[in-house]
Amino acid sequence: MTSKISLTRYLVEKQRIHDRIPSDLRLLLEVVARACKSISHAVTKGALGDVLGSAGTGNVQGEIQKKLDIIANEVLIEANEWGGHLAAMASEEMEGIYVVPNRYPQGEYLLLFDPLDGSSNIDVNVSIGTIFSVLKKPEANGAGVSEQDFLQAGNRQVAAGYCIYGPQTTLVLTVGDGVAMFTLDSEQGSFVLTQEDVRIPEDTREFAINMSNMRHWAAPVRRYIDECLAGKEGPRGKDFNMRWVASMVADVHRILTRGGIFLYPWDKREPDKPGKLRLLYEANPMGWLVEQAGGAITNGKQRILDIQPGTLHERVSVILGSRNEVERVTGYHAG
Ligand code: P6P
Repeated sequence: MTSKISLTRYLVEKQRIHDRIPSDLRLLLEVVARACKSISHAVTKGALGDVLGSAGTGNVQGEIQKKLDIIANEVLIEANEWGGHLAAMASEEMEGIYVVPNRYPQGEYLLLFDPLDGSSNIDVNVSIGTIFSVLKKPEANGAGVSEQDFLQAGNRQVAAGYCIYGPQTTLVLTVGDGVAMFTLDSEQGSFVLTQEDVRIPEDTREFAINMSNMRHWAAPVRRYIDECLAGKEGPRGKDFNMRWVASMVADVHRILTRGGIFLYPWDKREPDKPGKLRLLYEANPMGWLVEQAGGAITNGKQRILDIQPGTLHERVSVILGSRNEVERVTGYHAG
């Protein structure tokens, strides 16, 4: 039986043998993974743990916060603030950045996260997840840390990943040399390497989009989806299947596992809003994972990881997944 490789061993070997990551980043990733285990434990309690339902508060996004949104956010803050590897954190659930308190040593990394993505699925027992992104604090800005330090393009990330809380709890991670998946062994309480060098097929027959918004889409998206729906009698010459979990982590995990294209495009309901999803802690980490697995991610017009953010909670139109399909949709926008 092949010996199980734990997340700890995987990261130690990335550091020691491949010189891929410094020890502080390895420690940060292990702390994030432990926090995800705690969140997974809270999520699986469900109704037994008084964690379901609304918290009765709203977040900076104008969304009603679920109790688990707040629990997950607190778990990540408390797990990461004392370790000495972070200067500050940013979260979908917090308006401003969280600077590591003076009572703890400050480190060189910045951690950004959506503590619990897909919250609308919590109360109906559908997969949800934690998305995280790691940047380095710009040295040029000297001592102290500000929101401006977080406004870096996705191509500056040093680590990115998510943890999906579904039939399995699986951590998916990249540090820039491919994508690896780790499944939580709940008996041992540790993440075990279950897939390395994840690859997204360049073609697919499966698209993911919220079809109820069809009448609001721009023409290039409408054209692409209409051609998929036309099936083998249409211009694509093949039938397509559709999936929409309404949990980005679940839809991206499916695409990393078997291919597909995911679209949450701009639409004319709120023309000044580029899209629904957030650039810094949803599109950028998911985009790096997808690119590292051979896929692509654009906003219809440009590679998302090249976008220079203007604000912490900036939104973006997202088209990601199987490279040939993303390039087709992006080509329709150009045309
Ligand atoms: P809709 C979850 O709230 C989320 O941010 C993503 O995880 C998901 O892909 C999307 O919104 C779902 O949006 O409009 O279909 O509910």
